[in-house]
Amino acid sequence: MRCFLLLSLLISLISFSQTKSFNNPVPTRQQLAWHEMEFYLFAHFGPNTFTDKEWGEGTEPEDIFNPTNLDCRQWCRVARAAGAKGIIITAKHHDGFCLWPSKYSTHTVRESKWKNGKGDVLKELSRACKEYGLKFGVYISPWDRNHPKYGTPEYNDVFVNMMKEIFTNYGPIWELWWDGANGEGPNGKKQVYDWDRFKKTVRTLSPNTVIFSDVGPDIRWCGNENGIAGKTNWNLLDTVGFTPGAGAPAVDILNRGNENGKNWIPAECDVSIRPGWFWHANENDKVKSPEQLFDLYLKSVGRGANLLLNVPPDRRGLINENDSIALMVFKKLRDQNFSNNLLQDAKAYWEVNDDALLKDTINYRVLDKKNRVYGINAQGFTVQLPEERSVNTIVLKEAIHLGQTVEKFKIILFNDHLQVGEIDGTTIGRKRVLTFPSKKITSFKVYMVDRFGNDNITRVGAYLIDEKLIEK
Ligand code: FUL
Repeated sequence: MRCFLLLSLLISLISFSQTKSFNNPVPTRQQLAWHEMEFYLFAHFGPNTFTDKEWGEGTEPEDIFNPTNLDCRQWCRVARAAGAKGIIITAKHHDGFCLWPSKYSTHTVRESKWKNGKGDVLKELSRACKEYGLKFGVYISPWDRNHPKYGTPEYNDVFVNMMKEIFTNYGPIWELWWDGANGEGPNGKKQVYDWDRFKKTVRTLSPNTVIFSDVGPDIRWCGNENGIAGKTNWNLLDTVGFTPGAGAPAVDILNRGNENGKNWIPAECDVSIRPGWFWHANENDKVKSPEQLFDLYLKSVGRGANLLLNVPPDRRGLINENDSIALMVFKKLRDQNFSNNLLQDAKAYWEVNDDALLKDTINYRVLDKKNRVYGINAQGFTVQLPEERSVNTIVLKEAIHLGQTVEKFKIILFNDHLQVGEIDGTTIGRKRVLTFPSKKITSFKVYMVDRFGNDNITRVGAYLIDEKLIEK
């Protein structure tokens, strides 16, 4: 009897400690690969390109779609030269027009005069992406202002069948983008989407595809269309009771994530290089400057998210010269400003219980060869430079394959023993780029507050970037 009581006490203690322990979601293999994509292009293209609209009605005659010189290889050349790693195209926007000859619609490229109805933008772009080593992604709007079945249960079959066509004929599809907009269709009704069925269809057809929507399942919307992630940005989100679109959590939750969220669903920041999503002649002189793009990079990738930058092809079916010039200079700014890591010959000291320990020569990697630090109860480290250097940017990376655990950190800058600056931050995630007015330093300390009392920093870098590019 006594043995039995002891045993049950032990069992309840174990289960108590289990329920107390922090749920530590980690990314899937596909999500981890997605994080490494960092920056890629969005291409809004379709009837709106020719009608000067942002949201087509779905009643536009198919002949409206008639690019004079479509060249998806040009899109890919521009993307490659800009350092973007993929392209996501609006295969079907809210107007319902399909850029491929879908069997499940009568509002497609097949019904247009373009290439005598024999054209297929998805075929051309998927092939060009393969040729140029870019990932190919597809945006397909569930909202459809053209389809006669929209607003009835049969439309869910149509949507599933369209996804089957896309995955079967144009794969591999790296990312699938479900827009959350859910307006009325031609019969005035709204659709009740069968999201579970949509998701199962994709998982069966293409388990490696990552699915984006406001709430994932794999990638979430960052809560705004300005390309800006939260300064606090958890890769975690609670999704129970939520759906994409109108049923999504509040935008500030999407922006920050949930600190104790149960699922790994990182944020993607979508933004257009122009005021609109589609190409408009009168916006040719409103293309964002390379400096503005750099600032967006700091506010998205520099906060642990990915940047999905829309560069809409024009009526020729080409990326416009102005957009491509801005992209080239943006690439140059990234290369020039992040090429010289000032810690290449620095040393790192781990601090365990406040004792300086474990002197380690680093090659801008502060951890052991396998990126491991957990197990050493390190709550901070010091980086010692060989000489005084001017620095205005520090980059930290967390080992996210182990989860995201840093809640708060502080960096203290020193010149000899004199403190010359202090930077406070919250989350780190895949990458955190911190900019500050330039300081002459000889060392800096990084202190962590982490869920496990360790830190998972895999990388640290320091740079002197052009003062004009410091995050505003
Ligand atoms: C929104 C759409 O309504 C816009 O037209 C655009 O496609 C943007 C990326 O998503 O929900």
